[in-house]
Amino acid sequence: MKKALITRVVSNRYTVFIEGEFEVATAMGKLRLGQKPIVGDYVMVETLENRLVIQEVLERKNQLIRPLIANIDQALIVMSAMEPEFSYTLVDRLIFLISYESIEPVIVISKADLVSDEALQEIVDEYEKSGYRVVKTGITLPTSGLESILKDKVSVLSGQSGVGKSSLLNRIDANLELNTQEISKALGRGKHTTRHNQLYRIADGWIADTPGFSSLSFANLDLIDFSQRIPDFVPYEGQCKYRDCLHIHEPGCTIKQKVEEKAISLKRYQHYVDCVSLIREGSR
Ligand SMILES: Nc1nc2c(ncn2[C@@H]2O[C@H](COP(=O)(O)OP(=O)(O)OP(=O)(O)O)[C@@H](O)[C@H]2O)c(=O)[nH]1
Ligand SMILES: [Mg+2]
Ligand SMILES: [Zn+2]
Repeated sequence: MKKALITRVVSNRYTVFIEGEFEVATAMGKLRLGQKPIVGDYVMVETLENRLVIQEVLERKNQLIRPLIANIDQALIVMSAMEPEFSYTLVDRLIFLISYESIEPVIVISKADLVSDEALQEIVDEYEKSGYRVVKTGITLPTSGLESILKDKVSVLSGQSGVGKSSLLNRIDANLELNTQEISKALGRGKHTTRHNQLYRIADGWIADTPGFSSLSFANLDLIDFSQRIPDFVPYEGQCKYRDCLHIHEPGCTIKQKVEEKAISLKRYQHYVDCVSLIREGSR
């Protein structure tokens, strides 16, 4: 048996990267009933009657649900500065969901060419001040900054439809020729051009292009874990009076104090509070 990496899944057809080549494999029925292989999985394959067959899914280091992908080093949260308009709410929700899975978020501001330097800097500051890695991209900007981030890593693109995820990959490697589409003027959002997750080998790393999502789910999250994995709160871990403090109404809460002192972004804290409500509603 040989080890392979799954780069694309279309029903029971798995594209795998094995010994430097892309091949198509199928999964054994017993495997599909148990842990169904997904993009990013390392699997053991063997050739049976001239067909490449996946026999085993190796243990996952981590897994994201939206987009569905395994074994990721970092998630690039792509949000356009314009068209669609930059949404702090959406970016923060993605940060929270990605951090919950213990995956590092990188904020990628796309279509930087569409806004003024001042407007762009305001967004950059909001996240850099809180310690996040931020990259600006756009048709007029070089891609070198992003390429150094991708090197030797498995990355996933995450963001709504039309923000320019596929366009970004095409700019890094023109040979990819990924489909991209105009955003709908009437709806002000994308049309879901990318239809499935796929890993591509570019800039000495692996990166997954993914379909833009239309909703995010906060169902089935553990509230305590959620509250403890917000990157902005992590530096103050264990400093609240109560060990299981959710930083909402509890007395002696260091997080609320830091928000008042402006050491933690009020915006992000409010988005956190909204998400706590969503998790509570979901668990009812
Ligand atoms: N002005 C400007 N437009 C861009 C830029 N990047 C992408 N676009 C445009 O944005 C639209 C959507 O780009 P896509 O790359 O298809 O977006 P996507 O995020 O892959 O969308 P889905 O596949 O639907 O999730 C296209 O019309 C692109 O030409 C950019 O840097 N600047
Ligand atoms: Mg796309
Ligand atoms: Zn607290």
